[in-house]
Amino acid sequence: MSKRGAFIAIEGLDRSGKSTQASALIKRLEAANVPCKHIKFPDRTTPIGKMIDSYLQSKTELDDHVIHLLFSANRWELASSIVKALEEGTTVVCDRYAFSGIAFSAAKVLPRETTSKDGDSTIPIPTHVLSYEWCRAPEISLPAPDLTFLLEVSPEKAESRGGYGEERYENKEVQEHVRQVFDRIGEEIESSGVGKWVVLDADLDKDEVEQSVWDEVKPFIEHMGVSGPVRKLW
Ligand code: Z5A
Ligand code: MG
Repeated sequence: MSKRGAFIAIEGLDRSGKSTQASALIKRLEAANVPCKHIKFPDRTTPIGKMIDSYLQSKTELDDHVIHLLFSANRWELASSIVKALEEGTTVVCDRYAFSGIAFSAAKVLPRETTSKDGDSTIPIPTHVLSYEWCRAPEISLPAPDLTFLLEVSPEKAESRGGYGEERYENKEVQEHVRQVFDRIGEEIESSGVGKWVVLDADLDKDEVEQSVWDEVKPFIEHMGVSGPVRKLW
């Protein structure tokens, strides 16, 4: 069987530099003569993507279950074309993927937190709107990335970068919940053996992060086993 392309996902919190690093990685791959394709989720150009875009900009309101399924459907729209590209030997670099889908939806909490009394202090108990398992279900059987980068950025660095706070989810509280769900997903991916999960410090300079990404990708593309069939999530 001829060598297939590698499926590489770049994940992370808001303003961690995913789009910057996805573009930089594509340039490195092109320079190394590796056939490659750059995709991004949400893909705001499709009819479903336009509904997502309108929701993210708070122009429309949607039930939390509905928007979660739309994000997932947006990935299923492209799933067969991802597999086709990989089988044809093209490496696919994906800016956000199913893991963002699970993390952002499972992180949602009800606007008013329930509280419990502990002596004199009141402890907030966040009530999650959608369970982790429910959020994960529509992502099952999507093509699995061979390699996923989780770019970790501190709240201070994220805030100092352009455009923070303009869309839904772009606030510290949501991002902290999202960070926790990403950690859970990383543990699950690692223990399932379905792909490699690499956490990188995205507070560093762009060039340093780019080099860390390339240090992982280069040997992976040269030596690792991306010749087997494309795997499925979980
Ligand atoms: N979402 C969801 O709920 N469910 C799903 O299934 C999916 C997504 C797929 C929009 O996503 C929202 O959708 C998102 C998750 C949710 N909500 N939040 N949060 P999006 O991908 O369209 O979001 P975006 O607008 O592209 O923002 P982003 O992805 O969070 O940003 P980024 O790609 O990580 O960062 P960047 O655009 O590369 O960089 C931002 C700025 O920082 C820019 O000025 C860079 O030049 C600068 N930058 C980047 N790296 C560095 C370093 N290392 N140092 C200094 N400055 C840097
Ligand atoms: Mg981006």
